[in-house]
Amino acid sequence: MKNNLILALLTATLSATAVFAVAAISAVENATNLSVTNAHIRAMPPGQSKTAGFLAVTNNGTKICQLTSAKSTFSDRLEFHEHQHDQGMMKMRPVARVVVPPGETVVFAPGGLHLMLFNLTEAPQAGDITQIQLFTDQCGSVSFDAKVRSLVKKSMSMDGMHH
Ligand SMILES: [Cu+2]
Repeated sequence: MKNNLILALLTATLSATAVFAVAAISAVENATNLSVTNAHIRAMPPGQSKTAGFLAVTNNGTKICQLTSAKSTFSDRLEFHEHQHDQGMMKMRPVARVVVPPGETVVFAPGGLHLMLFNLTEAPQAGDITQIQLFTDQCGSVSFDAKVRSLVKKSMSMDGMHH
């Protein structure tokens, strides 16, 4: 009788361990589907409440991943934006979802797709680091550090409203 009880307890413990192990593996798989490189944020002069972020995101999985939202320690409101030519003017427009096909890399770069960080409490200074998290529809989320860099070029200095 006593042996049976011990056996039952042992079995229960083993099953619980197995469930935890499976959960841990699927979490790791989700986290590694997407990898992010070259993440950086544009440094801004004091008084600016928004800035832009750039990165390259690669889908290492086999499913289509759609980036649906983002979070940052610098900002409580992030949007995906893209630039568009409109009657000779470059305009930005928000993009609800960014599709990252399996095996491909989507690049967020100046003049194209970018992250917009709104409601900054302090202007980001070169050397600062913010943690960003990207959320997807079916590929989990990915967290990474983005370093603040000064992206000002002399030829671009009259173009300060664009990013
Ligand atoms: Cu923008």
